[in-house]
Amino acid sequence: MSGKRVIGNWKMNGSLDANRRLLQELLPPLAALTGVEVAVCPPFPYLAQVGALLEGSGVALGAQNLHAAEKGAFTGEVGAGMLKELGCRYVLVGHSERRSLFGESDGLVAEKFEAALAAGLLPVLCVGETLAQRRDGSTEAVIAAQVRAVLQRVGIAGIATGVVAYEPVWAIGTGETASPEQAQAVHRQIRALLGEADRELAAATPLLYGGSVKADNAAALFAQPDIDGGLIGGASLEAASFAAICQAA
Ligand code: G2H
Repeated sequence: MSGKRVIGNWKMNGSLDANRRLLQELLPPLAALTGVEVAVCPPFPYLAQVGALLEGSGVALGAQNLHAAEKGAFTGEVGAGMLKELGCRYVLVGHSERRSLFGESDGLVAEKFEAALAAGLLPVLCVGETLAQRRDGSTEAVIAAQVRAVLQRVGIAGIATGVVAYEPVWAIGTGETASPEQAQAVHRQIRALLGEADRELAAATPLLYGGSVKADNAAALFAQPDIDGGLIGGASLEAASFAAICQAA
């Protein structure tokens, strides 16, 4: 029993037909898998369809985003309670595409994380540095600020209820993956930072790696002591690749 988690982030991909075909191919190989918690996060309009297709499979449902408010005049937005009602277990919070393309700040991400917890969802806090930040040596400071913003809002118990995903922006969808050693170094830093608040809860917090994880690099990443699984984008859209990644966990 590895106790690892693998979460597929479909991003803005899929269709009723493509989702059905993907899951038809993906669920049989996953049925034999033990000790790995698998989830998929389709776009909002497909949550109900995918939730129904996942029923009885042991694969969990997740969403890719939420609004921090419970409900109200927020045209086009989706609240945590709605995701919960549709059967979501996870929700991604602060994915780098949300931060860079939709202007989400550390503060807003913390509010969203708190809203997800309040609704009984497991928020997956995504953190990561850009290439420029890695090059100028500020990786550690960037990650610390992103994690601390949430820590200050929900405390270590709140973070430990959810999940943290380290996704270096320069490795997202680029085909370039952090080496297992590079990923482990940042995971160790995140674990140590959480450990300043509570060592036991820090040790129990799932830390996932994301950024061009593929079938052929997953095992080496997952073998690192502070990497508890993966957040998978592109490769989660292909049943054979995603199944192989889950099997590597
Ligand atoms: C990072 C990851 C999933 P990919 O965004 O969140 O995507 O595996 O395509 O780099």
